[in-house]
Amino acid sequence: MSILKILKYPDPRLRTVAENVIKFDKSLLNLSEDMLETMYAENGIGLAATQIDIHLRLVVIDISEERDDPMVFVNPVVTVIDNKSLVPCEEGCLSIPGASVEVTRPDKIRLNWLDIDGEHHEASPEGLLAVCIQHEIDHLEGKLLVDYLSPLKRARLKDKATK
Ligand code: GNR
Ligand code: NI
Repeated sequence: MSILKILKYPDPRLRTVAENVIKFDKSLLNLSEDMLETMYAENGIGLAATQIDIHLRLVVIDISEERDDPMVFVNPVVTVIDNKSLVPCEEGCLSIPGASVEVTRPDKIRLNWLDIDGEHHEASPEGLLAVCIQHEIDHLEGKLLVDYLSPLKRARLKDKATK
């Protein structure tokens, strides 16, 4: 197991669009374990492969207080069930240290994904898990928290990040 280096905004590699995982082998398992170790080392609740410069649709999450509920999502897809149910949340990001951005996202979603063995799953996460999986899928699509800010606030944050 190893702790991987997390790309920091405004690194352009964070804008890469990830590709679907097609090989369910030992190296995928190793990668997901390294991502979990990295997420725990950085005290994050989630990590997308994009953040470690691997451009595959692979996400790890642990929203438990005890840090004992590791989850791995391969090729995750979110569909909005009720687009009138929107909830704001102050979000942080390991790729934008120190920033806190209020993002309003759908709270009633369906999530389809594959597990590490390539088996399909479906669930309807709500609350923090719904927020976190949408934040991670944004990463897979090259989208960042700063994209939710006004141009002025984004410019200030970029100045701070490149000072
Ligand atoms: O650790 C993290 N905390 C967090 C808080 C609110 C909403 C989303 C997140 S995800 C973030 C880790 C991270 O950057 N994942 O990409
Ligand atoms: Ni993030």
